[in-house]
Amino acid sequence: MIKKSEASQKAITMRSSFRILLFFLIFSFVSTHEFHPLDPLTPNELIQVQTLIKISHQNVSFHYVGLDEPKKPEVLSWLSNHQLNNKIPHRLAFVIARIDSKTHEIFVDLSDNLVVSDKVYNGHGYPLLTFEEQTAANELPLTYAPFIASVEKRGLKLSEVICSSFTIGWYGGKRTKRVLKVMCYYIDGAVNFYMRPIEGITATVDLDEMNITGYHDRLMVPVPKADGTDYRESTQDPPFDTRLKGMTVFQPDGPSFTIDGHSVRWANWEFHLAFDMRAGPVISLASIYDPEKDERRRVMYRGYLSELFVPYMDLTEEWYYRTFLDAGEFGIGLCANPLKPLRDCPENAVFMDGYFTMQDGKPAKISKVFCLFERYAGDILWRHTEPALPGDTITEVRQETSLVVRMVSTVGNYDYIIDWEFKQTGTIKVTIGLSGLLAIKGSVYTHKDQIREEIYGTLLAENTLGVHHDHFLSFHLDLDVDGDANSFIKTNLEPVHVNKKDIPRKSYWRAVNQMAKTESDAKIKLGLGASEFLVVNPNKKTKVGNYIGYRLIPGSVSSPLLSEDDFEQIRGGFTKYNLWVTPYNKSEKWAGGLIVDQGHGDDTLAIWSSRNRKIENKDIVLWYTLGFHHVPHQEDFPVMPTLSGGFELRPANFFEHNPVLKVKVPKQVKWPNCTK
Ligand SMILES: *[C@@H]1O[C@H](CO)[C@@H](O)[C@H](O)[C@H]1NC(C)=O
Ligand SMILES: *[C@@H]1O[C@H](CO)[C@@H](O)[C@H](O)[C@H]1NC(C)=O
Ligand SMILES: *[C@@H]1O[C@H](CO)[C@@H](O)[C@H](O)[C@H]1NC(C)=O
Ligand SMILES: [Cu+2]
Repeated sequence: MIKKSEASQKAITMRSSFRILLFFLIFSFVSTHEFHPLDPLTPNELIQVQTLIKISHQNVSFHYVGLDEPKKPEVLSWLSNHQLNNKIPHRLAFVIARIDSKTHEIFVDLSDNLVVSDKVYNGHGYPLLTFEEQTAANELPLTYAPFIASVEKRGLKLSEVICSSFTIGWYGGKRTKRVLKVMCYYIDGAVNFYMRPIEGITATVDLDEMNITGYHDRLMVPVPKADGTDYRESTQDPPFDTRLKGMTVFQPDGPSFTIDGHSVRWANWEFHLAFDMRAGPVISLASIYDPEKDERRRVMYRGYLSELFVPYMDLTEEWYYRTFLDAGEFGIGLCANPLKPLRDCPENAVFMDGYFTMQDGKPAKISKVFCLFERYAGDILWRHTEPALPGDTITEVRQETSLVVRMVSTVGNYDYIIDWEFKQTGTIKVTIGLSGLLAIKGSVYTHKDQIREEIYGTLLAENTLGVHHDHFLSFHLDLDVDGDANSFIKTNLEPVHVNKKDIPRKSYWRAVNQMAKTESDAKIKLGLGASEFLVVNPNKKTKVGNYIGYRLIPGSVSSPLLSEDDFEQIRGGFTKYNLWVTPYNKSEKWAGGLIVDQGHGDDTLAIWSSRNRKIENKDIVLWYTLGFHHVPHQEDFPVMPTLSGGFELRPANFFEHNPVLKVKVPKQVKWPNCTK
């Protein structure tokens, strides 16, 4: 939410590199560079988008610009023919802009250099916020007389106040203006200002007018002390814990993967990796080479984090509205950080940059937005020891190495570590790490024994409450298992009670497959029984007759605890089930809806899916929501050690047998200049 320094840092990068280029770039659209049809928009293309839109609109603010991907058959046909004929489908951009206080959805054809369509959005809600408008909103209280009086009344120094913007959700009203709430914090020698809220004040900012239109100073609460809030190494007092010795990953022959544009090849995997300002990393066209069939087999057409719902559980005036949809309101990609070599990613990592559009339409770069690295963490790929045979004991062990694609997004106080990990076994493992700073509420309490009321959280330090909240991450997983036409199977493990004369057992379980016919068959709440979930290709079987498939192995099970008719739960309606399956539809991308800030939840996965369309033997999309209920604990203060969760997509009768049987142990690395 506060992104002041980064917005201006990104802006500065832009100024130095792109303005100079602007002139000749406009005349160099017909580029000879070979694109992949799913490549994200280049800085040149982003400038082209800005130029084309500015021809018909003088005063535009750009809230989202991204690739409008070609239709799936066009991409697939390009993929199978591009060696022969390099023509890629038309490059199109999709833009969400604010023009004269209206939201526009604009499509631009970059290949023909024209605006294809420009339509005013008349539905509920507003687009992604820009850094620039958040920065402007955050500065308003500092010159607003009632706020200055509130600061003085509390005996605080105005020069030490910093403010942050919060989207306001929707609570049943009809049409509201485009507003934010701004909440302020006290720095005064601290850097971890999120631990030091100036509680009791609510300022409402009208973003179109860019002024404060509502203000309420309701109660005085002490600002939590700065002591113990700093997380920087340079300010910690000794003793330090120095017990660990150094370690590194050393690949003298370089990494085993190659990156060609945005296409990545590693071991048996091949996939396309793009950056999107809303979703962050987008994995496309993941396929795996099957040596037995001597062919590259399709696994996943597209995978990305579609929405991230973070409702807080505090009902007071200053807090009740905090029910964020981070992807659609703040942008997971937009909030991504340049990764720090040797800290965010290991020594053997390779980095990639990403580009997004600033409010004025100019492109900006996030350098090192992704890192890719091979992970060897001492794990075992498979093994067996066989002592029972005559002669020597057989021990066969293979070590596990995988490929990780990482991005870190800092959405205001929280840091989300997003890892897509590819394994030689055919598994794709997604891990989300939560770190960063809790959203803290100032409190009068300094000890738990004083508390006689509902405080909606945990007292973490004196005057410092960590408010209860959830994180629900909804993933769009368009699996194309060996082709487009797939089906979803729920395998229920059913207990069977028996009473047999000749067998002493009383029970066992059996696996019963249910093939989902329509969307309602595939709406699943996890944790209610033992089941397995598969996406299969019902048109293809293994030699022994099993459907070729991939299995979803869910992570920690968390389901929403809010009432179904509560407004934030309507907006976050995609969390009602942990699993959904929809027929592929290019426009159904964002589980919380396309335009979600102050939206009414009328464009969510829950709404699309209520049509109960057919999903059997069709191109289908699996939606999985990973949830965390977060009751803060004292260890989360002043910065939270990473808490991780995730899920796996694992081959299930996809291969004829163990696909890593013939993986050879890599050659042992010789350390240079080392005598041992
Ligand atoms: C541009 O539009 C914003 C609102 O969308 C308005 O506040 C501003 O005055 C406009 N600027 C110009 C130069 O028209
Ligand atoms: C906000 O700005 C608008 C237009 O500039 C003005 O009409 C309105 O009175 C302002 N509101 C406040 C509270 O200053
Ligand atoms: C695709 O999804 C959108 C939004 O749910 C819907 O309006 C449209 O009719 C769908 N298209 C098809 C072909 O089902
Ligand atoms: Cu949390």
